[in-house]
Amino acid sequence: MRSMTRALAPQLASFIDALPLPQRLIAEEHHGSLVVRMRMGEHRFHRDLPVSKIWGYEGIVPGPTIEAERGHPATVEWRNELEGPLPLVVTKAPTHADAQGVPVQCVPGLSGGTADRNPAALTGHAVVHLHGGLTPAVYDGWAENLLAPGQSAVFHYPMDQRAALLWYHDHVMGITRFDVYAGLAGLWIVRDQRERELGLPEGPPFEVPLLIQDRNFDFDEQGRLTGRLVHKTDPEVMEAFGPFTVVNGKVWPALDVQPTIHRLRVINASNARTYRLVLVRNGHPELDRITQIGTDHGLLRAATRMPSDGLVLASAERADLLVDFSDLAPGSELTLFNTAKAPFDGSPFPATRAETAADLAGLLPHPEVIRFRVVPGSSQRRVFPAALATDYSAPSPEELASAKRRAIALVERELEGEPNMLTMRELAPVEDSDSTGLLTVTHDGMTTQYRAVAAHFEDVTTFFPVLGEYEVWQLINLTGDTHPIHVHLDPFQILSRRPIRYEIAEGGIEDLVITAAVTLGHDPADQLDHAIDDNERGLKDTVRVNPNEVVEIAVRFTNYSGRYMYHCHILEHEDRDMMRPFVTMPMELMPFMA
Ligand SMILES: [Cu+2]
Repeated sequence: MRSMTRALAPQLASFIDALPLPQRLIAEEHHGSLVVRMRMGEHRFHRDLPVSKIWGYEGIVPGPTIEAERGHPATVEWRNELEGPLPLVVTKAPTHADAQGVPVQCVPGLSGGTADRNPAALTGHAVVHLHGGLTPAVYDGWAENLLAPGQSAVFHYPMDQRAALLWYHDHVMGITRFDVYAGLAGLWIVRDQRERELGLPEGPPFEVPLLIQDRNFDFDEQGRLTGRLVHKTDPEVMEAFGPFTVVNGKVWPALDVQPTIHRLRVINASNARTYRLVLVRNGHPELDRITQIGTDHGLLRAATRMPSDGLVLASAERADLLVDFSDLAPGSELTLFNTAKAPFDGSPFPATRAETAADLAGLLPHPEVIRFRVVPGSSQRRVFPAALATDYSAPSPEELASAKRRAIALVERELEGEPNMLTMRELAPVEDSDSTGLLTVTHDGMTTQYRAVAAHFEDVTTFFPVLGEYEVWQLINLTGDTHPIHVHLDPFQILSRRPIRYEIAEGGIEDLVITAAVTLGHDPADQLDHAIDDNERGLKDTVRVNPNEVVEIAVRFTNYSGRYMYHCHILEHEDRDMMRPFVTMPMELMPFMA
């Protein structure tokens, strides 16, 4: 549809505001003992926008960046001083596209929707999760253990973990999408000796965090943007995709850089949008200017180049990047573009066309993210060691041979008159061949039969991993979208990503039961390569599972026993039941489990 690919004039000028650097809160300067208040605040997302009401940690967006040292425990007293009502308007537009055929999620305003009364009645219950933290269960932020306004709790973070970019955000059962959208998110950086040995930039100006989110705003009768945050969905798309890209709290900002290497700590903190980032100068992609040295849980073993299409980050994924500006003259401009359409399904898009990636049908009206401007300075070219992390390796075949295997199907169930239900169907192998309601997986002529034993968050717990033991979790995607699956507690490693074909029986998706046949193998119509990118061969806590794909991960929980969660990190999916509990167990207690 040609009309759908035309560009929309942006309502805000790009690359006007300077990229803000989040306030730093260094744990050592407070003897490891911090107080963070959740408060209503006012925030200006762009020079030409009125201030927006937000809920933020310390009343700011993003919250302060907490910096902690490996081996030095930190405590945070989380004080809920939020005041209601929820500072955003939640609406479902009556149609997917407006009268001109433009999808409503590509434009500001309510698009004919009315404010949903239930979110409007929220007064500020909260719970904090440190994403990527190796945290005892009682401090992990269980989604139902809420702090009401006026209540507080002291959480202990052992920081017995390698250097990495983590983030803390709200995790309230069923409304995480609203609380995070309102502003409740901040970065948490763990530092350690290994990174210092490598001489990596630490702190400003050469280490720059980029927390990327998409947002939408309301407008008044004159069509002027009011700054009021809008969370808008529509009858066809259950996720909210905002047309404005916000980095560290500013829409389409710009950053002055000196002609040297900068370390960018990038995180996708959007509710649902996936980014595929391409750095462009003078109309051409310059991906070779970037090397990736780290992922979700810190350093890779060796630096990697960007994937040829660009750096894909789904919600909650992180990348530690070195970008070399040393050869550039003052005045040079480089722009980061996003080429990922929404909802993301893994479809490729050539980096050479990044500047023209705008795609209304793909809910990507404005692909711009941030601009870098080179300013005068002494040019410095630094070389960093090729060998980065030395403290982890892939699990050995022996370790995996005896590993407990678990299978999980990602399933979307369409419902009449309400948003679709997304669930993680935990599967148990079954022997009897003549029963119905089975999901079968066929590989090289061998068929395994499973029955779904849990689907919803409140269904019975079926995963009891033993501390110290490897397990292999198989994530089978039976939906049309990419789901970033996040496991709390320890990081995991990706073992394989393989194409599948599948058939779901007529009426085969019931509340719990699923009747489907999955076959390992590539469908000729499937244009995805289902490869593991080099930058995914590190310690991950969130993995993309694309359509027509099965991903296997090796998980091993270590120090903490208790009740944790794993879930899709698309917040609208997590809130709509794509979340399940698991309980980590010390081996010696297993004989006593009833
Ligand atoms: Cu999902």
